[in-house]
Amino acid sequence: MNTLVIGCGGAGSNVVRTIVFPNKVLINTDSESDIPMVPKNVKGTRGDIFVGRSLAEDYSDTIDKIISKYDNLIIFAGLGGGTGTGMAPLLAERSVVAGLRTVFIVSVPMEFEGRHIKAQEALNELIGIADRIILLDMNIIASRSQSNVFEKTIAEADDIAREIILRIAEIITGPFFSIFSEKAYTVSLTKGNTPEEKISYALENSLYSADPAYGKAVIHADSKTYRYRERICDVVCSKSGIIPEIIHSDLEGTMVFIPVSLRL
Ligand SMILES: Nc1nc2c(ncn2[C@@H]2O[C@H](COP(=O)(O)OP(=O)(O)OP(=O)(O)O)[C@@H](O)[C@H]2O)c(=O)[nH]1
Ligand SMILES: [Mg+2]
Repeated sequence: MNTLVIGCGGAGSNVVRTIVFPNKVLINTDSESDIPMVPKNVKGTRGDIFVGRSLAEDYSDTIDKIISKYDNLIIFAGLGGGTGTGMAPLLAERSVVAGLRTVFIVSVPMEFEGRHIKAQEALNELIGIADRIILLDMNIIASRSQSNVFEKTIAEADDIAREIILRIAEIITGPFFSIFSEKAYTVSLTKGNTPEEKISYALENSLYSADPAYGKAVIHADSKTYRYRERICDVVCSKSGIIPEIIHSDLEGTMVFIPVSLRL
């Protein structure tokens, strides 16, 4: 079961460019794109979703050819611009039609960017197509950030996105759909000293406004935390009333995936 990671748009390219992963492709409307779609001097669509969508349609044969070699596809895009937002639904469609497990990781923009309606429309469309979707809210990432500098928030969002990609890549080759039994998730980072403290913090601090009573949380735990899985299960059950899936990870640290109600 081999997996391809695609970074789509400027945010997607920034995240995926530096990720350490064997199979990765950047799709963007600039000269960095692995599928050259625009003249060399063009740098993005300036927020034009129609251009992003039309280019993805024009290059759908190339996209089909690239993804056809894989079983699983993980895509990251920052919603709000023209490229990632315009192309995401078509990429999802081509991937699902080709029979790949298709997991999207997307961020919704900050309020001050004035792009949230556009992002929400694309998100609604995407949710109907992709197998699973993982949501990040840039507003929440910014509010948790130590810094109020936009570039710092972006860099933190990049790190979070890269970590999610690597974690999903680790799980996606196994019985993925029975572990991630809901359609949409967000993530929580952990904080605290003991494994129980860390998980309690995570349950209360997800990066998208989520309804934790909806479905099962997935705890992707390093060996240190996994050792305490029975106690963690008790903590999660007593706090949220749900029985979590606790999956052992070879990666360092623990991330909690929290289901998001699709009443968007
Ligand atoms: N994680 C991350 N998010 C970003 C970055 N740059 C922008 N964003 C967020 O992602 C949204 C989309 O931005 P881009 O990815 O630059 O837009 P695009 O898809 O390239 O679209 P156009 O440039 O308009 O064609 C923005 O509204 C921000 O909320 C980045 O480098 N990393
Ligand atoms: Mg761009």
